[in-house]
Amino acid sequence: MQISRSEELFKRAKNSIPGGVNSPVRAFKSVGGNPVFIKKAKGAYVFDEDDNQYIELINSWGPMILGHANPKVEEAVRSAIKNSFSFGAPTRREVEMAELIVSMVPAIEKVRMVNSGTEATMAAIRVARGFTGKDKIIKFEGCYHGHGDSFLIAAGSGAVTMGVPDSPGVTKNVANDTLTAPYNDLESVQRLIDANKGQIAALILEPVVGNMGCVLPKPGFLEGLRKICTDNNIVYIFDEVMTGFRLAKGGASERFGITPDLITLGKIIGGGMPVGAYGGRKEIMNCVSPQGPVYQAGTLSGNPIAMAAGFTMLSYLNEHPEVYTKLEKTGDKLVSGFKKSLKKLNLKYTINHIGSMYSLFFTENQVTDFEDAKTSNTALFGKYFHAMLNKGIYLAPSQYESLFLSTALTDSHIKTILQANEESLIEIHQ
Ligand code: KE4
Repeated sequence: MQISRSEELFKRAKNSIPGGVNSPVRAFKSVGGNPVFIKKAKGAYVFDEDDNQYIELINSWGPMILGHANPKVEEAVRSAIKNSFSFGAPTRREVEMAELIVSMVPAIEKVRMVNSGTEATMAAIRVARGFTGKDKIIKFEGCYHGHGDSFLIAAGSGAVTMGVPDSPGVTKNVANDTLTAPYNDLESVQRLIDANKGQIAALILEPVVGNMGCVLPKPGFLEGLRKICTDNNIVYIFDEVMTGFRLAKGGASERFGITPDLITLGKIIGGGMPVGAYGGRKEIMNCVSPQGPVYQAGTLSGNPIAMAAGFTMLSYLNEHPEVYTKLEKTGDKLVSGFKKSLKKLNLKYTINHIGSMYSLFFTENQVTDFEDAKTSNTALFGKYFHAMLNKGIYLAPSQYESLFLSTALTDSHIKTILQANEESLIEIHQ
């Protein structure tokens, strides 16, 4: 692959942008080498500045579930921009968007639009604290909820002590209010609650994790957390920024039949435009300003262009349930092909998969929490990543990221991906 223009751009970018990128994972730090700069995308393909074509399995980290440059979404944006870009005033489209989300996600009775997943999760825990009058939150190691201070917390030394800042700039005081537990470990959650009686406002998790690689909840885990939160007056928050509108029309809460108290959303909700949202039980959401005292605001929240894109995307998903059948089939075909190759090459790596989300972990251990995920050979993953990139397959540049399929993938794309996968696995083990 000739990637000289991307290399040149990356060199230039580092003079004016920290690390040369506007979001760290894009810099290829954990896989080595220089990032390819994407110039355009269409359907299942992205094209870099050197006009290399890649079949992509990231889809902008989730949003492009219908493939890139979907004509309906594009048309909606084109007609919206004729009426100017932003008013900072209420609009009809925001009402229609809220009503659509409420109709698609049973656990959501009221919803507030924001501009990113991070804003959604930050607001959700603030509302939970305002609603319960309590300060602490529980999160799980390996789950990512955006870059809000309360979430950039590593596990504390003991199982029941406070977290520690996971980034400079996050204060000890903030870390004191975040408790962490291993994913899929109900007992550790109970221990945290027993050790912090009456102080825990919320528990937040990715119902299916994408941010330590794809990790599924063990049977009974989500249900167990529902009971624990109900029994202890803790606001149960599903962070569905990744899984929302992906694992089902109603996201993970529909797929697993669990009703959390709040749900945070992002990615697909904006159809590729910057949109986040949080919503859930009326009595909690009614605490949000200006109806209630919990303050949250945003100049571009409910932006008319973003609403046009998001509303069109969600309406399509709402009216075409066959999208989810297709994504299930594509995921099954791809993952069974991966498993066939691993077997043929006598490699025992772990694949976690659900619907249109999957991860190939370069470890022979089962991966049910972050400790397991960290047994992966990330150097080998880096080699695999570049071997696939050189064969025209664009993966997430980190072992600790889920991949996302789109409806634009055809059987011939799957064949090409499986061929590249097998060749890459052989190459990196030579
Ligand atoms: P944003 O602020 O990036 O829109 O959303 C934060 C967020 C919240 N919750 C979950 C479950 C998420 O996955 C994310 C963001 N996901 C990352 C992918 N690991 C976005 C990619 C990036 O950071 O550049």
